[in-house]
Amino acid sequence: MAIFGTRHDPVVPGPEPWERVTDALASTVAVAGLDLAAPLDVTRYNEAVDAPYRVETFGREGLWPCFVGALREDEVLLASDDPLDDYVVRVVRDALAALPYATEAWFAHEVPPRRVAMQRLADLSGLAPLSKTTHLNVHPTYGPWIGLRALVVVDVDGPRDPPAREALCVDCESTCGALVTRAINGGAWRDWLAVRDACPTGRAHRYGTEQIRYHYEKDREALRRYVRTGVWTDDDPGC
Ligand code: B12
Repeated sequence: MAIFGTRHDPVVPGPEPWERVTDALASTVAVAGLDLAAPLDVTRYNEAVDAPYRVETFGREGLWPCFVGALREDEVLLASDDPLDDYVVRVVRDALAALPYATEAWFAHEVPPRRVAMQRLADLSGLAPLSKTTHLNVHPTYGPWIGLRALVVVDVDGPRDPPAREALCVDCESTCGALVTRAINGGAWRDWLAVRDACPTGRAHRYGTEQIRYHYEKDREALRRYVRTGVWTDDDPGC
């Protein structure tokens, strides 16, 4: 027999996973003379150095390689007029189908009357604050190098308390203001890219050339050639 109870002692947080890993690693190599160690989030290093010095990280591959992989395997998706939108819809709907609740998905590319104010949503949810200067949401790690793709409403009670929202972009006007004015007046996609590039947060997570070209130019033929050949070809030089 077992009796289950609850303890009312203050909860003392245990070590974070990274602390356990670095402690174990440090004590193992210390006995062999490598006796100085300091933990650091690798993104801090990658943001501080130029591209040739950055190191690979695990995990978040991001949308682009998954999307390109799906295009390689699916001729129908490759032939679509909006392959990225279709890909996102498929992934989200497949995920929702497995949930035992009523759900409704809303997508960033939907037009009024089904348009969702994704940027306000990302701001309110604490995912990424919205800069009033650049009209870009800036994630604390990935900076403006994020897309906002879908809102999922699930028929369960949500969190009661409003989420913590970090204040980023405190100096946005002086860093990006002039570039935004230039982009609004000129309207060329490279001017909008310059706005994103000016943001000091998340530089290590800048999209690759092909992803930038596709998001800003929406050239489906160039995308199809890229999926077939692995090379982005058109007349325009790279960015
Ligand atoms: C319409 C739209 C635009 C219009 C905005 C014009 C306007 N003033 O209406 C135009 C075509 C100019 C545009 C441009 C771009 N957009 Co846009 N756009 C949208 C879209 C589809 C709807 C916005 C909307 O109507 N919201 C509803 C209203 C009620 O909410 P709101 O908070 O008032 O929304 C306002 C802001 O979103 C703002 N806004 C968004 N982009 C821009 C750009 C400019 C110049 C201005 C003045 C305002 C503005 O305008 C909206 C209406 O006034 C969203 C996707 C979505 N569903 O949210 C993407 C979205 C906002 N765009 C996005 C991006 C990345 C871009 C571009 C970089 C191009 C691109 N495709 O990569 C450029 C440049 C933007 C920049 N700031 O650098 C991303 C932003 C991601 C992020 N990190 O914040 C979104 C979320 C799309 C996505 N799937 O991720 N966009």
